[in-house]
Amino acid sequence: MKIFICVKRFYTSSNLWFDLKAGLLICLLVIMVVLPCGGVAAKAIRDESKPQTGAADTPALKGRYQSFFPVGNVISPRDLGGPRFEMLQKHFAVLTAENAMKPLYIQGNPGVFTFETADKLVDAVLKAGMKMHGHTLTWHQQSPEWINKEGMGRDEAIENLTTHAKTVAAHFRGRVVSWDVLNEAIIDNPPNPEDWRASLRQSPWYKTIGPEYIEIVFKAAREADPDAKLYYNDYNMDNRNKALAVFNMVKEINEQNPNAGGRPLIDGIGIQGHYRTKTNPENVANTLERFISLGVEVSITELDVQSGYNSTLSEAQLLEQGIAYARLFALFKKYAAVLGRVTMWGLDDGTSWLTQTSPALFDRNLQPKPAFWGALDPASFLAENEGRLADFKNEPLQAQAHYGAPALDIADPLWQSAPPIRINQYIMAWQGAQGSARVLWDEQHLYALITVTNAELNKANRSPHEQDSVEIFLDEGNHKSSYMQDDDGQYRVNFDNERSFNPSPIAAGFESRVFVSDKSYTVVVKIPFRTIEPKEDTLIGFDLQINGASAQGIRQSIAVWNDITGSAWQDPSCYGLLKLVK
Ligand code: 9MR
Repeated sequence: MKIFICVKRFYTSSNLWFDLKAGLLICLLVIMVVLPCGGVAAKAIRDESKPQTGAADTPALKGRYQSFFPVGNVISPRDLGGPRFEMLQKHFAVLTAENAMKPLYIQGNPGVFTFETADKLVDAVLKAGMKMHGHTLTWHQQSPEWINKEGMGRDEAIENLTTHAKTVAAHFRGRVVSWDVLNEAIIDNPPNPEDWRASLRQSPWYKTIGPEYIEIVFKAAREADPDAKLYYNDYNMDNRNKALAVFNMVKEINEQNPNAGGRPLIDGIGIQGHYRTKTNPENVANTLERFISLGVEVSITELDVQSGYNSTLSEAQLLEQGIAYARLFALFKKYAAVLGRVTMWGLDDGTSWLTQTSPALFDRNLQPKPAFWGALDPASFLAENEGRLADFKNEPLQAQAHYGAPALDIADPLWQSAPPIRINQYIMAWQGAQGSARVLWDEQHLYALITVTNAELNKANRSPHEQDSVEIFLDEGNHKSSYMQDDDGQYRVNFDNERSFNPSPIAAGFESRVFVSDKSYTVVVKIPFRTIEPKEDTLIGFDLQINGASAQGIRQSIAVWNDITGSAWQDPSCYGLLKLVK
């Protein structure tokens, strides 16, 4: 009964309680909750055999926001025609090409521009009465290697940069309303954000041209399409330092170019908005305020909110996600007068780039989730559901270490006796190296074997955390303090078996070996217990992280087992739990 009441609260605000499809969803949720095993829940949610109806009778999101701001989403060739296109047309007013306009696909080979796929998307979108946003003229990812190869002369790089930007912007002139001219040029959490040049990512464009590449590409885009609004677009903007560096960059460039074709050079800042349910809307609000104070337009350009794990959402996770969306949309409504648009990054959980953490408004059968109702009508959703958050505890993930002392060798069969622990939750806007681990223990040591796949194997960066490496976090006493205590430690090993420790004294007695093959490597470690005498059923604080470097030697991805806040290096309270079993 309780379950029905809970689920009903999700839907009453939109009068869908008696609707057949809502009934189907309720059945799915009931199965999830009544049957205790998460795997069953996953099956219910993932059931792809249900017809993709496009939820024809849900209210239109874009209609609800008509007097506030255009709501958008992404489009790919698979969306052309059928229920997916109908849904896009019904709910969204402006679309972004998810990949088709990126440099790699438009100019994979020098001077050969391939516009066919992007043109098809643009034509269909405009014909259906929606608008099109261009994405993206410049990025350090998904760009062809030839365009800014290391060692290339500065003039040649400038020529490549401006030719690409001008040709592409001119091609779509009059058909796109705005452009992400530059994507993700600022590093994460820059230590000195007042100096925006020092905060720039050491990307190929930066290396070949220097910080001036930014002004150069914006000028090229303005020249080729004077009517399009030109945006700088980045993620993790709820980080104060990153937002400040972006602020300083846009401020200076616009002060130096106040009249680039009748207006300042940079028209807008795109806050991508790849969030998690724990993202604090206050940080988002602070960033909005900061950017608005520059007088530029601000848009939310790639919104999604990760929840759950392994394509599975518990009732609590669905609710938390609904509340996170409701809080964000309530905030966006408050800032409607200055928001250019709010664009979602993915129509449904099945096709989202983050499919494992189900971040979209619609589920894998294109049915609306609580996230949808939260976004549609934030005030009612919060009034009905916010009080229920306290019912749900946020449990960290728990894994098992089996008993046994393996050789420091990948070949020891003992490893196979321990269950695998997946390290595949991404916490940057890039899905790079990931992996899995097996853990064993005896009275003196913890042993781990961590296999990393899809790595670029690069250690060029002087900072060890920017190299391809694995990290193990231990809170031996499981005190869950929010700062590092004596029993806490962070152990890092790169693919070349170079080690780093936080704090450094924990290095004593630590042993490791690494086995490399092509784009994967396996790290085997033996870590002495320093402060506890472990026994059967002891629980210790534990986490795992994989740093993925790009071919240019910059950390481009972080995959974790449990702690998605990215603060494990300083906050053991975020760790997961490891149970020592026999
Ligand atoms: O959603 C995009 C996905 O299909 C691509 O595989 C991925 C890698 O290039 O890019 C995704 O979109 C990115 C966007 O273009 C820029 N911001 C981060 C997005 C997620 O990586």
